Amino acid sequence: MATPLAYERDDLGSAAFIDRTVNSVRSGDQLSPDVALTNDDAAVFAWVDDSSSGDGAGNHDVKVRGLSRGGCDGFGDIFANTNTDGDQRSPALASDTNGNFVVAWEDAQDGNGAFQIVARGLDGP
Ligand SMILES: [Ca+2]
Ligand SMILES: [Ca+2]
Repeated sequence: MATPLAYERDDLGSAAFIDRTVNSVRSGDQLSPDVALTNDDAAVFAWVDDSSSGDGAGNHDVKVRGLSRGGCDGFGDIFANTNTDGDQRSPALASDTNGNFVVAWEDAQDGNGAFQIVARGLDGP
């Protein structure tokens, strides 16, 4: 992946990247973002996404994407939840000093209307 970030100066004169769309698939809703930074300036994003028709329209999943320092490399949108049944929502991210990260979310994959908390650990971008 090569998706360079467009850098400009912020109000304090520091380099900062301008608004960009994090999600690659734009159909459907992308909601409730969270972001975590690693000590090597990589960023991992998580959000609620209903662009997949795999489990029906309006049935949300959690996706994550990683961008390395400068935003030129990383990994593309992937499902955080391996079971897409039911709703997954409210993602939260944390990362460690080695660039690994954990994403946790509310998950109602069993279809009984009661949410559980599910988490997944991944290597950073
Ligand atoms: Ca959209
Ligand atoms: Ca789902």
